[in-house]
Amino acid sequence: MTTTLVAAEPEALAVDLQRTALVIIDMQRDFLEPGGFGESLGNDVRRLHSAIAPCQKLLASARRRGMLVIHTREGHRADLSDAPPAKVQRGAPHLRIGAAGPMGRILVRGEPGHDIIAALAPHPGEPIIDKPGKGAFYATDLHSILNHARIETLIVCGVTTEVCVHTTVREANDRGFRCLVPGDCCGSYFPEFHEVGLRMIKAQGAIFGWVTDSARLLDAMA
Ligand code: C5J
Repeated sequence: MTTTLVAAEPEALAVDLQRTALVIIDMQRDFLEPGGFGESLGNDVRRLHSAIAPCQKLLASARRRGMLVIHTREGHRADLSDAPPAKVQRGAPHLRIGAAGPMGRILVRGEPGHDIIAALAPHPGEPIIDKPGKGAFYATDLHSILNHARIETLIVCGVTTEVCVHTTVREANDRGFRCLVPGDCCGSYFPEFHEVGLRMIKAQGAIFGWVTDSARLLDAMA
């Protein structure tokens, strides 16, 4: 086993890059482009755009190394049978999950808004996890995929920092994975939640994971 030291907070983390996967959370049109779920909730979607270029660099580096790259998408079946009423019945009915919008039905699989943005489009062979919840482990086969690939460490990035990235990091931590979160590769509609979300991950001696950035990760992966 070869370990590489990744500069991070609260302290550097020694990882085996051969057993590390990049998990890109929900970089979907529904969250990043006007007319989708994010905007229907009253958010300024441009707030998430700063994460795109750093994610692209990280993705390119992971692909060069042959690292396992996993993409996730939040969304539901067309009949919404996997969407709890408690999740759907929020806000104005014409802006809810399943309602028709400019990019198709909001947060529904197969609709244009459900797609991953073109800048981070998955390559053939890269697993795409379609998840009905905020966490990428809930009601998905992510855990099996990681176990079969003998993955120990996850680099988790994407949107939004305090919702789906956070939930996934917490789920992964409870399942025994070390999580590295590059803060500049994550984004939130609320800058203060982004900031505090990252602080929560690394607090108390890395209670859920380690926080780093794309520059430090790219150095380690070079
Ligand atoms: C949200 C997500 N914010 N991907 N989803 O509802 O963070």
